[in-house]
Amino acid sequence: EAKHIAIVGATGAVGEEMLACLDQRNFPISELTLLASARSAGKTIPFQGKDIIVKELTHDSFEGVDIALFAAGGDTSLEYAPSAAKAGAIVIDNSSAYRMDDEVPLIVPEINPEAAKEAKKGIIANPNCTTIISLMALFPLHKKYGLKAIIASSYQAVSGSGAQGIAELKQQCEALANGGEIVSEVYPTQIAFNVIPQVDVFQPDNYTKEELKMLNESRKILGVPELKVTCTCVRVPVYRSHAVSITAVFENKPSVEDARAVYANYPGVDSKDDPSQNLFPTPLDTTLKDDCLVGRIREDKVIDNALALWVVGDQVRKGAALNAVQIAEIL
Ligand code: A2P
Ligand code: 11C
Repeated sequence: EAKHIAIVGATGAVGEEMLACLDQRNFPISELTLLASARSAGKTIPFQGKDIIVKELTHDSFEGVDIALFAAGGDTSLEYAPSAAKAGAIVIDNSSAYRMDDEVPLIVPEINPEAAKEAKKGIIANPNCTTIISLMALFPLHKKYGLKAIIASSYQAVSGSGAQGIAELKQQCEALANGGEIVSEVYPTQIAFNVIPQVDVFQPDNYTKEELKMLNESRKILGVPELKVTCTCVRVPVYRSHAVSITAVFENKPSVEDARAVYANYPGVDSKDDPSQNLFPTPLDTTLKDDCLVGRIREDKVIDNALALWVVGDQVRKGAALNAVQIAEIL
């Protein structure tokens, strides 16, 4: 049965990708409501041959809406998601606002789709993009070999910061090429031709919020409360697709061949891993693609029962918009 879908943040990087995913997957839509801030009200966005007018988000925006996809930041979700749920919509929220709420399921459809039944508040949370991409590589191995710990470093694209992150990298590259002045507003320092070991804000234990999302969200999604995770999240001057270098510690150790075989049979993730041919995935390989790619699979030389691997995924797509649309498909 076709649904009335609303997108909150339809003019943003993730909102725009949600529209593309709904279209490409032929999601059955009876009506589409596009919402953003007052700045965007009246703009039109083309969808399936029609120009749809963007409306200003208000508490009364959700009458008759079946599913509301939120991609306008945590503050907007905290303020408006309850109004959407009250109006009878199921909210799928891409922000971090509700992820650790016990009454809100946190879902990666390839991992824990059954959790959708537990949406007591009418809200389902979409996990953080780095968490989704990492778990797409780790869950198929976890099912067979029992994941105990993750040690990771991420290489995160600027589109993780939304349209403004992309604009800042572009401005800086152009300014540096043409002798102009660089502007740093989104990032704490220059991102062009640099890497920045800070994603999201610092916490009292000297980790960033992004790094702790990897810990807390992974535990909740996998249902492994004792999982250990330590992580350094790094912003890199890449437009799109996050990469994560992971040492994964297991109860029972898979061989490199075991791991490659597991990926050959799992939806949403594949391996691209042949050192003899210099084959490994890079962010450009997954840009605008649905599947995550895993490469550089090898035995860890420091920790027993551990594999080192490298996973890449389009974080605007599988890390955000596609994952949210897949949750809508479960509903
Ligand atoms: P707008 O384009 O009108 O500012 P991104 O993550 O790419 O920066 O996009 C953020 C999205 O969230 C945009 O669609 C933006 O709309 C929307 N947004 C931001 N703040 C609000 C708000 N207070 N109310 C409604 N939409 C908002
Ligand atoms: C980034 N992962 O790349 C962030 C963006 O918790 O959903 C998404 C933040 C979140 O900056």
